Amino acid sequence: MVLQGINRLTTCCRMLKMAGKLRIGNYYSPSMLFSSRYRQIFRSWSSFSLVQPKQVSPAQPVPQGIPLPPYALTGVVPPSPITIEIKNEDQIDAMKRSCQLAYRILDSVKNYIKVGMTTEDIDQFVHDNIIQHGAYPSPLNYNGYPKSVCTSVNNVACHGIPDSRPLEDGDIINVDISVYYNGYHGDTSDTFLLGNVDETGQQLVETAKLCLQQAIDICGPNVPFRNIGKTISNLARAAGFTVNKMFLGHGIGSYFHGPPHIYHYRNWQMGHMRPGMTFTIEPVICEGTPDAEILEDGWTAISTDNKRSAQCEHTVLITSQGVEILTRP
Ligand SMILES: [Co+2]
Repeated sequence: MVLQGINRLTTCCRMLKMAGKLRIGNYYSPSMLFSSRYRQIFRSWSSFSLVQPKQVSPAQPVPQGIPLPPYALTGVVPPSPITIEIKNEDQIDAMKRSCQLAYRILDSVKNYIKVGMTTEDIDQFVHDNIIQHGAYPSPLNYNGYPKSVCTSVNNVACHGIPDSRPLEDGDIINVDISVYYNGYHGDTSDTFLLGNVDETGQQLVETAKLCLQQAIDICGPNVPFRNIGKTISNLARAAGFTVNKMFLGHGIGSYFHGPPHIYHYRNWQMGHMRPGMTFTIEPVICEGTPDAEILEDGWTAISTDNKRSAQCEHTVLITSQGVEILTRP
């Protein structure tokens, strides 16, 4: 997932914090939102639990012999290609293998995830599974990210860091799996429902899945990239939801994130899809405002109105015939 304008945004947040004014528009700063009084009131009128970051334990070790991506030891991500890569058959084969592994890990999470376990339990499970396959969890130390998976619950829009919070009945949780395998990254995510999720939550998750599926359905050679955003925003709006503008899909290959940017909202992006391109589509569909802000950990994005969002993601390949989803069976 590519974060649009992260430097400008974090700088802006920092400046506001320094000025003691991290209160944007009509919204409240994260510290106010997480006060116990606020959460008490919130709980009384909402059918889901407001998530605030909890304790994060140290990252899992990676055993010797696992091939590492270039940033694994330093946290420094090397530049990605400048132009959109057209992959040859060998590269496509390698992409298929890494994406199939990402799919299998996500599928096993689906059966593993339960009310009462912590998101850190999910991190441990995902990490161990990926390592067992001789692969590396792509998020680990990517620009310093502290864990092997992203787990975004309820009002966390994206990039939630696994921590000590136990999952609750009625939570919705996005689990975003990325693996580095045979020199290539594969990236996929899904939002799971835990126990009794209210009707709006169920509709939100269904809409996110539908948005992803229909966006993929319109892909193919010579299709303008901007059609993806148009398709998703039309569907989301018809269902009464909005589309987050902060997080974009991305090209993917031997690099985790590269061109093209995939906008999930209406846009005037130039360019067309060509056979041999691989990229992700990963819309974040929101119950309320599409706005999110990044917490002090530098990663966790929460909705500014405390409402939920749901996200689903596939890595796709454009072929001469149409489009192939690489992260499914
Ligand atoms: Co992604």
